[in-house]
Amino acid sequence: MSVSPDVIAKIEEGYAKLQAAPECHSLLKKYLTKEVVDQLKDKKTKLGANLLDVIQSGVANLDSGVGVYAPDAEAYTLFKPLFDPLIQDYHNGFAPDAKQPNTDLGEGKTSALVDLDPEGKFINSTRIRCGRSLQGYPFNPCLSEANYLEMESKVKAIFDNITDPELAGKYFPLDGMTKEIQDQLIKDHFLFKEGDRFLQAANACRYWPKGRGIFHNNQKTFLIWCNEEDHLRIISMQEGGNVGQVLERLIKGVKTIEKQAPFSRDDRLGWLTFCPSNLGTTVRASVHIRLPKISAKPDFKSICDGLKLQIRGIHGEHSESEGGVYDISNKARLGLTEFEAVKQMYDGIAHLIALEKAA
Ligand code: ADP
Ligand code: IOM
Repeated sequence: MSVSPDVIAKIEEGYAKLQAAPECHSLLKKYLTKEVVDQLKDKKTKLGANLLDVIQSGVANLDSGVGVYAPDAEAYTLFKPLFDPLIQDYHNGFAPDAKQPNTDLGEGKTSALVDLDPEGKFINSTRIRCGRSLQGYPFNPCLSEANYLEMESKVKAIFDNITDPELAGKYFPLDGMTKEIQDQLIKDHFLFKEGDRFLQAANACRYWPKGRGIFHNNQKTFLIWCNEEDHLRIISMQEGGNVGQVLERLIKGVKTIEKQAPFSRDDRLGWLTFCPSNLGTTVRASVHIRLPKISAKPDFKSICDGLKLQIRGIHGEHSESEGGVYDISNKARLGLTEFEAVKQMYDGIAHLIALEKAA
């Protein structure tokens, strides 16, 4: 079946809306040229996803950074003329013929990542997360309610099998969680937020809160998000700047989960995720940090860009800094190993702290 004239009209309207919006600086706008629209507007994946599914979030949200999502794995190849240049731009020049290196989480190397802030002057906390997609399931817009519930029960069974005392914990489904507990978990930076307009417009929040939830250990230093943007987000976090300890725990956690579930990996793009910004390693290693002197300077963002770091606000993506605290992380996740992604954050933050001390 071909793409309906209705959908093609919406794709063309979306293109025109982006063109007419000088305030929009997304990668979608940059790479959705007229030629790309004409080349892709009548294409459909085997699961029925089309170009509108890819672009609709960035069209609805002109303040998107990226603005596109892959409804299923095939979308990354079928809609290559849009994805490839955008991926190259986001991930430090990862070319269309480049290949993600083999996984290297950093086993045996974590002791090289000593505490970045032993006196506790700058860093509030450190967090490293990675995403995983369960083999055999597409991404959000193509999932049915039954898929969500089935995936949740599969991963819950895996969580129940975690016996390592540092990792073991409990799964808390969002469905039935009190608003009070949910809000507190969000406020404390443990849980994903509710009603993300970027995900909503990408058709990623259907049947919410069904199939969504969070697993965590007692100390809330090892956490797993279920069915938010990605099928799984595996997270290690703790107070302070001991990156090595945080990574060590993440490695243990990822290996424990991987033993029990096959995840989708592509030869070229590495671990597959819903958003192209997360492909490859899927690793975002971040600190919540106070750098009052250098963050007040006009070139703070360009210094971070030069160190291949991304600045976010205190409540994550699309939020603002509060009380002078920034979330600073590696930006690229594809074209380097997991350990290199963490090291990029580590070296960059060490440099920023040195600049702050010297300022
Ligand atoms: P993701 O990191 O999974 O891409 P977000 O940017 O939305 O998603 O962040 C999710 C949550 O993790 C937010 O509440 C954010 O404040 C929190 N977070 C990120 N980095 C840190 C950190 N270093 N310390 C504490 N919380 C963090
Ligand atoms: N990954 C996704 N949440 N993000 C990059 C959204 C955006 O385009 O700003």
